[in-house]
Amino acid sequence: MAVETIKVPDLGGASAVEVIEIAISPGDEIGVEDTLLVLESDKATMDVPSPVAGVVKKVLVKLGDSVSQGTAIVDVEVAASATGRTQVIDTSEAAPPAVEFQGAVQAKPPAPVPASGIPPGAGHTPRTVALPDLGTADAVDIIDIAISAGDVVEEGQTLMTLEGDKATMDVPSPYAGKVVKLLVAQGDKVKSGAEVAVIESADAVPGKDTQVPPSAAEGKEEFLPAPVAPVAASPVVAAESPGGKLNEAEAPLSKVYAGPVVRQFARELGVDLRNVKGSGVKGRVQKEDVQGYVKLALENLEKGPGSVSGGMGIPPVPDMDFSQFGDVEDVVLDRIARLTATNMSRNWLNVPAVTQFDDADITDLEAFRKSLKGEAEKRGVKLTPVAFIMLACARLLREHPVFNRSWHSSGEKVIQKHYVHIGMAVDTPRGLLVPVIRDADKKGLFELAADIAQVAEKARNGKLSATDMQGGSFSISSLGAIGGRGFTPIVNAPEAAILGVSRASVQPVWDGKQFAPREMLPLSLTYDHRIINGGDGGRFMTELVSMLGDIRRLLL
Ligand code: CAO
Repeated sequence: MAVETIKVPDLGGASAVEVIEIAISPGDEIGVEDTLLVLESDKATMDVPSPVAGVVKKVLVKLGDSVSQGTAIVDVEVAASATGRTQVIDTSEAAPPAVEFQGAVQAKPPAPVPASGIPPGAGHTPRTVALPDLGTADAVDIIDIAISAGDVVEEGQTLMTLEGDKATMDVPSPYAGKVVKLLVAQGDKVKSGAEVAVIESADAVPGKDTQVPPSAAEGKEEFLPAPVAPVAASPVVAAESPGGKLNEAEAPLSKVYAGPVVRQFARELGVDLRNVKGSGVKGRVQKEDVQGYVKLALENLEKGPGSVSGGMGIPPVPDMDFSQFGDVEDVVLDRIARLTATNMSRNWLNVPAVTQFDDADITDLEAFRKSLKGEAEKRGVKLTPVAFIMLACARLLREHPVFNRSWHSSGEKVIQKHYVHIGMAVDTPRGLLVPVIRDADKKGLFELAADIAQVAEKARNGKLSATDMQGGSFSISSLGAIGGRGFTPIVNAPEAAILGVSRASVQPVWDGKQFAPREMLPLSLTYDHRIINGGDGGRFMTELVSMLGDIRRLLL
């Protein structure tokens, strides 16, 4: 094993060029042509490729450093060498030629030199831009066109990207102006001197022929390509949707197949190119891929983890054309239904919930409730089992304050509430609404019964305000009047727990000597397991069952 020190190659005369990206870390395995660093001068960026394959031992520069030709940048342990000594490699010598493109790097693209001798002047004359000498007689592919007719371009701005066998090259605009016409298309094969675009330059001489001469020798306006370095034509290593982990890809950045302009664009947006799927030839990442990635990431952020589809990296259920199976119609969701869907998804995905079940023997409670019927009527109140259940829960929320907490997004604390407000799920023609009954622990049975009836009526008449539905400590969802033997309610976050109440029915219960007919009420308690542990849940439920089984306990 030999350790070889790789140095900055010939920068085409430029010096003190800034290191703007380090694509490798100690321990990374790299191949020949993998990008080590990205350097940037006034107007251009350049990838520095590795001339050797091996394992990175030490990175000798850091972000923001100024480097020049010969600056040592990285120590690489190279398996192939048997010398055991440290070697120094100048990448300009060792790097494979970039299809003979302008292999040595110029930190700044040379200003367009009108070979015709046309001096800069005022005017807006269209001029034809031709490719420079590509250093090869072979045709190369246009793999990306970064401009369209009508675009206004800056001097040095990338017009298009070319690709030969081993390297890619960005073609910069020789001057600022407006693109009048594109003369080539993506996928075309071009050679040195090919005319690629007509740009109306602000500094052209008015009245001159719009077409520049066909070659430099004949007075053609030529320009050197932007600094280029070989970019390995390796496929994109990781391509994850923006809904997934952002910026956490594990493959080295150097393996991503993208040009310097796209790299810079991604850097400016904080996008890790390892997460972007390239749509270009051989998987090369294009500017549009980065834009699409950011757009999708923003959409997913806006949807949030509670989005009905997507979000949290969960692939959405694909939409499908059901009409292929039979008659169908679209039923457009109203606002409440849409909000409910979002909240349910949000709560389901955010809250690690546990549901536990028990049955309360409410035989005596029901006898007592029926005995109060006359009194309730006098008060103008309908007394149902739900009022008793709320009374018991309000008491238990005082006795088990852990049920009256909310999770904090920091993950470092929970919030203890010292009030007891209980949400009551109400089934309305417009959907499920959960108005909140405030200070439930300070209210008596009839008051709670009256409040439940009042909020249910308000909900059904569409009279609830947003504040009527805020601030709950806990919720109760009763399907007792509807039916069912049990269900698993979804925690109404940021509350920590919810009680599901199913339909009571007479069941045979063993009393120690015989089976006796008892009215049993199925209960299901769902709670946020981050806040409430199983023991807390078990105690809460046991005490609730006990209170409802013997309502005298409510007096204790
Ligand atoms: N078992 C058996 N009977 C029950 C019962 C139970 N658990 N709960 C209520 N009942 C009875 C009542 O006693 C009443 O009978 P009587 O008229 O003979 O006394 C009847 O069912 C109808 O009650 P109600 O619906 O008028 O009143 P309520 O207090 O039981 O419920 C409310 C009020 C607002 C909870 C209810 O109307 C409602 O909207 N429930 C649906 C809630 C919902 O959709 N939850 C699911 C949300 S998803 O998690």
